[in-house]
Amino acid sequence: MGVQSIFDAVISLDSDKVVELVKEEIGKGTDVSSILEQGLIAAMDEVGKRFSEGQFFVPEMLLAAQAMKAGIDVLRPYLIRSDSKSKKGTVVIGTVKGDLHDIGKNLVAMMLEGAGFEVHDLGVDVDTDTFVNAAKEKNADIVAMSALLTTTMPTMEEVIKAIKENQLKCKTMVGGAPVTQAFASRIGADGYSEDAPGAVEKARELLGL
Ligand code: B1M
Repeated sequence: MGVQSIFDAVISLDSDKVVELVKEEIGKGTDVSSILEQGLIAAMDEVGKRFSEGQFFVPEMLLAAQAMKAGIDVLRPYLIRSDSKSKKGTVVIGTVKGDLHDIGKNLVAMMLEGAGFEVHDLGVDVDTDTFVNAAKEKNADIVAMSALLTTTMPTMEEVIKAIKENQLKCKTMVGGAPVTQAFASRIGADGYSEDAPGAVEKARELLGL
């Protein structure tokens, strides 16, 4: 019962059930972060595990992602409930080139928005020039990059290099399941976080807020 049933509904690839159960838990006053972390995110980890073990294939991963997104849509108003009226800073965010995973990036964007940042989401499969041009156009304080594939992580280093070559003043932040603090430090990123709430903390810290 409770958040465990949300976990089970994601694994069963049942979007309608996920929506129904998330609404039910909210109605019961269950903590939104436990619905998100123990219900939805934990289920996606299990989906990944089943994919690695050959029990799930790409279509199942896609359906699970749809179920997760449906659940997040219900949670969205609670996740972006702004705790600040004043603008905190401008963030340009995207999933790097070659990578189509966007659930974690969307969560980070949503939580930054909720914390008062102006967020420009460039979407997925974002190349280096697009990050650099958006950072210039939007006068970004932070360029935030997400990667879920080990093969797409090197693009983060390219973007950071291009930002330095263009002498942009913005800070850079990286994250995503395969990204670590050690990797972030090695490629010269200013910030790293392993989850979305941590990304908000890191963004505040980078801008001295
Ligand atoms: Co993909 N996939 N996938 N997939 N997929 C993984 C990532 C994988 C680990 C699964 C596995 O093998 N166990 C594996 C990568 C292996 C590797 O690189 N070593 C994998 C693979 C192999 C692939 C394909 C290559 C499969 C294929 O086609 N044969 C393919 C690649 C497509 C491409 O991108 N070019 C592929 C495709 C897909 C789908 C499209 C079907 C779907 C994505 C749908 C979508 O996003 N719209 C999908 C899914 C759903 C997954 C898993 C199961 C779940 C990812 C997810 O959404 N997690 C995933 C397994 C896993 O990660 N355990 C897997 C929930 C989400 C909230 O977590 O994004 O990690 P996450 O975000 C976290 C933190 O990482 C952090 O905050 C969030 C939590 O608060 N975070 C940041 C994220 N970005 C941040 C940025 C920050 C800070 C924190 O600062 C800027």
